[in-house]
Amino acid sequence: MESSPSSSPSGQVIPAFQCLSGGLGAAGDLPEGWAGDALAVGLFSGTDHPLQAATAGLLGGDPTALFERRRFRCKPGELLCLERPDGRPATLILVGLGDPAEFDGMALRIAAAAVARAAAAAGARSLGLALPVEGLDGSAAAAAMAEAVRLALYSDLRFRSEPEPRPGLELVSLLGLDPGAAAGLDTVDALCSGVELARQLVAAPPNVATPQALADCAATIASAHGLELKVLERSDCEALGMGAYLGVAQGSDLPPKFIHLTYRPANVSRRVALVGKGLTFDSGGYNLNTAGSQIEMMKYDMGGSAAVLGAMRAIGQLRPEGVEVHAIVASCENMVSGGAIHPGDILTASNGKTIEINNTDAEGRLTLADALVYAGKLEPDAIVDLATLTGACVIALGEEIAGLWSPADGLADALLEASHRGGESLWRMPLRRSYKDGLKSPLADLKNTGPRPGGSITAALFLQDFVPKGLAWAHLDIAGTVWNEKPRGADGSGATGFGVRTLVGWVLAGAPA
Ligand code: TOD
Ligand code: ZN
Ligand code: ZN
Repeated sequence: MESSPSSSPSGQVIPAFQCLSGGLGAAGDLPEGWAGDALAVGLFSGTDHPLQAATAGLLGGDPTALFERRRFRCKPGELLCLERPDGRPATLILVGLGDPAEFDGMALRIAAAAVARAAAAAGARSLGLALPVEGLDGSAAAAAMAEAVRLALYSDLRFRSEPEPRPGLELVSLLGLDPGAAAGLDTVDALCSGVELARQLVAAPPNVATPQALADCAATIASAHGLELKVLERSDCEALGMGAYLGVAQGSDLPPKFIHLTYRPANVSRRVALVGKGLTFDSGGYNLNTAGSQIEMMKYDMGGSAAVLGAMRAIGQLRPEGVEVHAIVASCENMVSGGAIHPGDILTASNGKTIEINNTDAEGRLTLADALVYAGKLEPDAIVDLATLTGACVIALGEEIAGLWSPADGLADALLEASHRGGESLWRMPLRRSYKDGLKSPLADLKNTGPRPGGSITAALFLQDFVPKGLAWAHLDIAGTVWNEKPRGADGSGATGFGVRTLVGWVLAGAPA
């Protein structure tokens, strides 16, 4: 099935994708029915893959000398672009795939993304992509390539006074796939639209992406896809006793917005809640973010809510059967003012627990505490929360892997599986009970921060106190993965939209827990 090219909100062309079962012939003859501006071929290092022979055919002879001259070693993501003004196709892009033994879905995404950027830079409107997909599920491979291409071409011109819409790729043909693989393309537009929405929300500056703007975004999704929306105002949250969340919000001039967006299909067999940290700016409060802590980046502290809203946009479009999905965001800012919480304040959360604030910069868990209590009251089969929660998680896992904490093995495995399929990386971390001692307060039921060692574990243990006992719950610390300073892997630079593909993949799989 071929979709047609369209235009994103920022005016950029969104390519259409099609699968063509014919691949490159051994002589380098082009697949039947394909004529495009650019052709990309993936090459392993040091093997006799059929694409190697096809490349020789395309180039009219053994390419060894050319590769030597251009120092092309077929390393993963390495590119060799050949412009052939009189040739057909006019642009030939060779992309390295590295060692075939290490080749997987993620490597496929990285190669497809690199090729897409090169083809767009060469001015191509149509691209044929010949990458080896043996050993991978055909439709999963088609989805992986299409998602990688679309997300690699994403650009964000919203904040330029004179956005120059660039011509881009209009049609991308995935070559050499089984006819059945085209089914993998069915979810690509919805998923990528969700990821792009999350990227836009995270990248938007804190004077634009306010709590009200997140609520407005939820309203737009609700009306576009027929979802239910409830936005609780400060007074509603007071009535529910959300003292932890409101304590964080009280230092800001912007009113808090507690967002509850629901996807309710006809026949429901499972109910899940997705909870996202939605700090539209985290100054740290009186434990102010100081030199070196990149306070100007703290707009990304709503990355969890962006993932949840992006996932709801995709779920609203895909309308999976049987799973009712609740998205919950306790959105606010963490600011400094005469009304802000003091270090040392004691707050009472909506489940009655009292919390001594020994660090006003550990505010995310305070907002999540009341959001988790609210989610628990919906009696879901599972709760998954996503939060840019701790620097400690970034220190532990770096910027490509998010931390996953869950006492429920089935849920943890299902999320790991969904993340793997979606090209996102999670690593399961321990909920060490004894570390809970680090949260003991001399006065209150608990304090909001433990010691520096194991800081992301005590954060997860803190959250667990606000989840009903026995309910399957998982916490994802995405502090490292929401933002890329430089392009990395299959992601471009800036906001990544991390979490959307894992959440949607998990829901589409029936939200197993
Ligand atoms: C912490 C519990 C939370 C805070 C986090 C936040 C840190 C930051 C960046 C490494 C620290 O040592 O100040 C760390 C370590 C890199 N701070 C945090 O983890 C106060 O950034 O504000 N969450 O809301
Ligand atoms: Zn903070
Ligand atoms: Zn924060």
